[in-house]
Amino acid sequence: MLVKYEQNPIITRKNIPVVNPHLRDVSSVFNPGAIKFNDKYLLILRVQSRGRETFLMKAVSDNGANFEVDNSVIKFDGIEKIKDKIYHTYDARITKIETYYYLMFAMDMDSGCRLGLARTEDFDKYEFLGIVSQDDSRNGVLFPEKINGKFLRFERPNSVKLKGGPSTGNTIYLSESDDLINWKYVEPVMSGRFHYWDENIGSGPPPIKTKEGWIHIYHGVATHFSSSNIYQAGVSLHELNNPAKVIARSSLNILEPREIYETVGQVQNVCFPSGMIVEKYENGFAALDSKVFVYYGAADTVVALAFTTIKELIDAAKI
Ligand code: BMA
Repeated sequence: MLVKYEQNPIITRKNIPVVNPHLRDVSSVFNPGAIKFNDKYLLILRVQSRGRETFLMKAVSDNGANFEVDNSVIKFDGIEKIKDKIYHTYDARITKIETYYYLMFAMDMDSGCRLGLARTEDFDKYEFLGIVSQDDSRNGVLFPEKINGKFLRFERPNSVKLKGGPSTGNTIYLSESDDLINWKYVEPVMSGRFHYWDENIGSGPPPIKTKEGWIHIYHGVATHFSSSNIYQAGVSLHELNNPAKVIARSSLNILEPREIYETVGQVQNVCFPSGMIVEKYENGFAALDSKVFVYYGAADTVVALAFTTIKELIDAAKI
C-alpha cells in the first residue's frame, strides 16, 4: 500500500501565485504530471481559476515535497493554430523520450475530449505538436521508448457516461504510432471489474520499466455507491515486449481516499495519481529497492504525495 506523506497536502490553492489577469485566489490545484529534470523534482500542475478556467503551471522542488510554483502559466506554442475551441487542457502526463520531454494531456472541446501532445527540452518553451486522438479519449500515457519499432501509449477511450458526472471509460487500450502524431489502437489491455474497486479505469502516470515488466499505476472508480463515485489507485504489471499482455493486476487498491483532504473538496472521495518519480535506475531498469514518489490529485482540490518502492508495487500487483 502506498504510504501517504504526513504533511499532505503538499500543494494547495494558497501556493498558487497571482498571475494577471485570470489567476488570483484560485479555486484548486490537482492532478500533476511529474518528472526529474536537472536533478530537481518537477510537476506540471492543473490549476483552476475562479472562472473555472484551467491553466497548467510548473512547480519545482529539491526534495520532492516542498515545491515552488512558477509565477506564470504554461503556453503551448502553436496551439493557437487549432481553430476549434479548446475549453480546458488538463491532467498532463510527462514522458522523456530521447532528448525531449513530452506532455500528453486531455483537451475538452465541443466534439468531446481529445488527447493533445506538446514537447519541451527545457520546461520553459513548449511546442504544441497536435491533437493526437481521433476519438473521445483521456489518460494518454506514453511509453519512454519505442517497442518493436513503434511508439506506444496506453489510453482510455471515453465510452461510459457517469450519472451526473463526466464521460469516462472502462477499458484501457494499447495504441501505436510511427511519428507520435498519428495513432491507431492495437488492442484492449484491461477492463473495469464490475462490482469491485475498479469498475471504470484509466492510466495514472506513464509506465515504468522494471526487469519484471512495465509497472503501471492506474485509477479505478467504484460507481456502485449511491452518494459518490470513489476514485482509487491500483497497479498492474505488463510484458516488456508487448505491454498489451497483463502479467499481474492488483485485486486490492493501493491508495484510497481516507483523509479529509481526499474525502472533502470540489469532488469528494478522489485519489487521482498522475505523476511518479523513480529515484534509482540500473542499466535502464527501475531498481527494485528504488524509492518511488507518487503524486496525486486529492478531491480535485489539492496535490498530495505518497511513497512506495518498485518491489512493493510489483508485489502489490500480484495480490
Ligand atoms: C476524471 C477526470 C479527472 C478528475 C476525476 C475526478 O474523470 O476528469 O480529471 O480528477 O474525474 O473528478
